[in-house]
Amino acid sequence: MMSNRTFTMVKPDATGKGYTGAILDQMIKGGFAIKAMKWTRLTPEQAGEFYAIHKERPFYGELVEFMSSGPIVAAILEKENAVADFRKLIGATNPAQAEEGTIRKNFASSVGENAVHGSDSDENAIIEGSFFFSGLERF
Ligand code: ABT
Ligand code: MG
Repeated sequence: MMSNRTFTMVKPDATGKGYTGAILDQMIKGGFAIKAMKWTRLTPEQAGEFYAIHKERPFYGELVEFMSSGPIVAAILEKENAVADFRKLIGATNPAQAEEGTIRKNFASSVGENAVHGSDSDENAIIEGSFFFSGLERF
């Protein structure tokens, strides 16, 4: 069954440039309802745990350093077909390849600092949402 929720983060590059409001606005206008949200900052240990799936990749160290370099906004979003539709709204991982009008095309600067995260499966949406929000917070 297709889940109707996904998990997102506004990453430190985007919060640092003051893009948070505009990015959240584009998510809401794209039809996503905010079900949970927090402004927080990851320690390097927490960033490493969140991205543990990429542990063996050559960019892991930089990724962990970047994701813990400043504040983020974590949120659970709801919409029909949420995971796939949200990946479409944010655009390709590399903003140079992202379609016109996507969030990464509008706000990201590079593949390493690409403004937003979006879960890549229903299963990961639940795992990632649970990483940031307690059961009480994701009703
Ligand atoms: P995330 O939403 O952050 O998971 O990005 P996405 O799913 O679009 O892309 P993946 B492949 O999951 O990349 C995870 C993070 O690793 C960064 N990255 C990726 C690099 O820095 N260099 C690379 O060559 C690749 C492939 C981008 C993602 N970001 N962050 N932060
Ligand atoms: Mg990913």
